[in-house]
Amino acid sequence: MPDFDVGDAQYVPLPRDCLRQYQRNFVRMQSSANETKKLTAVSLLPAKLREFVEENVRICCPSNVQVCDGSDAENQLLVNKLIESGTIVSLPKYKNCFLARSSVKDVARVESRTFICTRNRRDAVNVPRGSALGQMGNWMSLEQADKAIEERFVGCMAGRTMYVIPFSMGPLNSPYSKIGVQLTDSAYVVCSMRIMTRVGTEVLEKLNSDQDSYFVKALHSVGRPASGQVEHPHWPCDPERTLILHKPEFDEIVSYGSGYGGNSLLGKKCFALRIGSTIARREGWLAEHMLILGVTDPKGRKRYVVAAFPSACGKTNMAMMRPSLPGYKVECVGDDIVWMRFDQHGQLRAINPEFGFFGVAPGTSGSTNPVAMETIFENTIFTNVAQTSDGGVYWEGMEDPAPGVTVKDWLGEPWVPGSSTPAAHPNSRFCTPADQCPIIDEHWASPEGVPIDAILFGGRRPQGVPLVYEAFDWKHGVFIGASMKSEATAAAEHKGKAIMHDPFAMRPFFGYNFGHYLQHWLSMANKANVKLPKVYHVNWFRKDKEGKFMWPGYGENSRVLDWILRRVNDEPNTAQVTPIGYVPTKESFNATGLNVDFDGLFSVPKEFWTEEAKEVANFLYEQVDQDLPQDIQDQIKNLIDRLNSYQTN
Ligand code: TSX
Ligand code: MN
Repeated sequence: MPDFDVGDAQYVPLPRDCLRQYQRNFVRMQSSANETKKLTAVSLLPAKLREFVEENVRICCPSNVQVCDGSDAENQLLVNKLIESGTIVSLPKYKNCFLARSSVKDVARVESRTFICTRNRRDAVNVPRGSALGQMGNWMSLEQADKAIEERFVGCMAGRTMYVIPFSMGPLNSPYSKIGVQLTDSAYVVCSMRIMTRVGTEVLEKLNSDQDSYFVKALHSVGRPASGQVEHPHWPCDPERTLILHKPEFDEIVSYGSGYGGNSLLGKKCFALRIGSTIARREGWLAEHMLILGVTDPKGRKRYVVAAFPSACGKTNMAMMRPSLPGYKVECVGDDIVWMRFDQHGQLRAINPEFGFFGVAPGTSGSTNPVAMETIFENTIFTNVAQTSDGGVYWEGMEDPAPGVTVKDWLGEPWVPGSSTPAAHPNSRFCTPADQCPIIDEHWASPEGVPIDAILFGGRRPQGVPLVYEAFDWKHGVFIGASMKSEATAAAEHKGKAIMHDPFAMRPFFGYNFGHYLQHWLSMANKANVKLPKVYHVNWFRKDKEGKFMWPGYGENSRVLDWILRRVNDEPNTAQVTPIGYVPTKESFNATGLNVDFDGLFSVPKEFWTEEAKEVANFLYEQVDQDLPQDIQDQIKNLIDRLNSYQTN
């Protein structure tokens, strides 16, 4: 019995003349490309890349192959094609902005159809105790994966162009960067990948000059329903058979059936996090779901921190924060993914492997994130937001449209304020170049990365969890990351407002067994002469007895950064010990001008934490079982011991 049902095993017959027709086209395409001696001629590609393209052309049977050079001219042609096919519309209110409306069945990542494929299940996912269901990823055997791929990809690109996208995750001149090549039959994906990653001939040149011309192989098709019926011709997809597969052993990604960002922009979650985390483990570094920001204090001392938050915590808002504290400056390096490692001096250094922001639109406004609002109205592809009659966009939380301006919702239907349905899809997005951010850090694309002095974990915790606390040491910090939980909104595939485990904010993004991942994090402390960063947990979302937020958040979070910098700078008398870690002393936390309940914000209720410790212990022992590192088991025991001897007044 297979472990997972991979969908209807309906075989799509190979279009009869597909292969022969392709072979004719291919010869023609190659000879014309040869004539112009373009680097983008398939025949002139580095051998391994050419092999990858040709093998998949034979399988997918596109009617054309186009190697992307990343140029403006190429992008313009693709934009024209997308407008003609009705996939995107122009937004004349802004410069070079477009709106795509997806199929209603293709609006989000699909975790239940996302798999890590390995020989042994235990390499790919945590193996829970007894009959408990694994909560951190799905496994599929390599045999099952190959069968599922064959069932879906044979002939799937017939009548379409296969685009070959050479891209770099990270600056091209950085030793931390990695190259990928994505094959796709979606021009929307090409245009989006060009915003989110570094695409173009420079990547091919680097592949050409490299000894091993190593690259991650990413194959993507929006698919073609077995019925042959395409519901939305402007947004073809195959939601019934959507599948996102990762083969860490081969550094391969295969994605079928969805054009939506998280499933189709394969450099992001699939490469930079899932495959990335497995490469990072092999090579001794970390690929994490974190923002990176630089913070300068009034004395001009600059530090960089990274922060991992589950969804709906405002990670992008934090990455672009405008500090309220006088004299402070925050600059943005990245809002979603970090690749980091200790350099030869033992300093942790980080790069943002991305080139753009793929942010949730609803909730983004002049009050929640003015910096994002200054970033996204040029050279941006919006997906599933509402459209205004003056050629602009609209979403929930955005300032109301001007009088006389009407709105069409994300489905293209007329919409008025106060409607029972939202104007924009809750998961609607902007896809925008990072270098347009007015507070982008001067070192955001430095090949050597930026030095990291603190790691923040966080969550949406209405009860019990202080605004900020600091780990006692590295092992305790790893335990705090493993214990992360957050109040889920009704977003994604989960309903209600349950508080869900989301260790390291990586629950949907682990590329291998979470127990081994914990061991990998712990192993950072065994490296010779490394300066381990301090680790923190933050919670902007604690509520009082009336259910009101106790902390104003947003720019006021600079006060939390201020305290963290004091700690990083080893300022004396800045912390007091609690069973869960260090919390600020009243003198060391700058709450000047704020009317907040300091004691309430920082209290560590014994009963709550005794219950929390038990619940977290159950989760970790049940989910990770045999692979739970001894150090983490010790951390659980130590926490419970500290709570037992905790005297409250
Ligand atoms: O992004 C948020 N941040 C981080 C900002 C740098 N949000 C939005 C979360 C949804 C994506 C927040 N929401 C934050 C926050 O710090 N805090 C809150 C909760 C909150 C909401 C409104 C108020 C206060 C707190 N309003 C008033 O106090 C008036
Ligand atoms: Mn993310």
